[in-house]
Amino acid sequence: MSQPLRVGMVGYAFMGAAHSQAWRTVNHVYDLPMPVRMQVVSGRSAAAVAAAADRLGWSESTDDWRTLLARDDVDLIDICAPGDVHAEIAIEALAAGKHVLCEKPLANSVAEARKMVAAADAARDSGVRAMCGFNYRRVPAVALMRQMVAAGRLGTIRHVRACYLQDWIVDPQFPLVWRLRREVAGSGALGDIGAHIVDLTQFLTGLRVTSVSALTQTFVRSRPLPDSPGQGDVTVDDAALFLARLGDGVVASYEASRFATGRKNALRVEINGSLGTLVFDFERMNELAFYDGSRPAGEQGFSRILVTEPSHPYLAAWWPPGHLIGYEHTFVHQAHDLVQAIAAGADPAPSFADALQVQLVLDAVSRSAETSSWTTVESAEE
Ligand code: SOE
Repeated sequence: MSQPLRVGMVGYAFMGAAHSQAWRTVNHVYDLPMPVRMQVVSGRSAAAVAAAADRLGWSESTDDWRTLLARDDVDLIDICAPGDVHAEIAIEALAAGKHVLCEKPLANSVAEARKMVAAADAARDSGVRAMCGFNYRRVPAVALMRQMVAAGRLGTIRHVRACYLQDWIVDPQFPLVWRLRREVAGSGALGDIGAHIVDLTQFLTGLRVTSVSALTQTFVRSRPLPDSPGQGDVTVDDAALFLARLGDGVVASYEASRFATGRKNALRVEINGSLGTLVFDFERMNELAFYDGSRPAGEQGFSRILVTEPSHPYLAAWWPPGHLIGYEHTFVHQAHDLVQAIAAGADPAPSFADALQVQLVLDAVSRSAETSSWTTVESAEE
């Protein structure tokens, strides 16, 4: 029996539950080079984390994440806690020789993200791996879209159009949860959901966002406190919109909002090229819309690719063609790719450096919105 990969997870709310589901499932779906063990989960309240461990399938729980780093029976730290603790946990975990999976956005600032990249680079020499959890890369239709773009099916890329829309805070009485506080979350819609579309568009095109012109808006500036009477200030953006250049010649638009009434989790990316167009819409996540401009003029039009074939990315291990998969599968695929990379001694993607590149875009968007000016995005490699 090969050496197991023993996971210690920090946090157990929405993302923690999604990651737990993946760690529980991945062994049973894929034939992994290292079996995964759900060793220990940590959270701030001992009683609550113990109950979560039971519910989510962890062998043990603790109310102190630092104890995870000291244990010989934990190989990987999975960070599902809010952004304000990502840098500290990841840097200490890497220094303790633990592999790290860190939820997005990588950090709350470029400075923190840079330190995390430096820690990952230093740890790589001793075989320690770090990855950021941009799970939507692992939707099979998105992975197929990337393959088709890379194979030149769209020709020269001209336009990228991306939006990620939610509506969970349209009610002004919705409380001031941590995602609405800058000191915890770093930013609002921009970092939480805008980060996903920045990552996806860079992933799909192989190009980086080089400059932006942005505006942000906070529609409701004060909200009821969640745990005590009274109101508190919302210190993040509710919506962020920006125009951008990708590489030299591609023009792009991005919209991230938590105020798009009726849009629950509407993530859409469209790419127009000289030879055709591809569209991914998360509400139809098992499909791609493809306009193939190379077909005879009389036969053109958008066609639907049903992405459920065993030949499509990730799908051979799942159900027969036509049997759809869902959101949770993206996390299983993410766990699979990470375990494969660790076992192969390879760097998983997206790396911390890829995630720093996203952070640099978020930072440029904030600065552009503040100064009402076109802003250049630094390269992570500079
Ligand atoms: C909340 O807005 C959230 O859970 C994000 O944090 C996730 O990354 C996204 O997948 C769904 O929405």
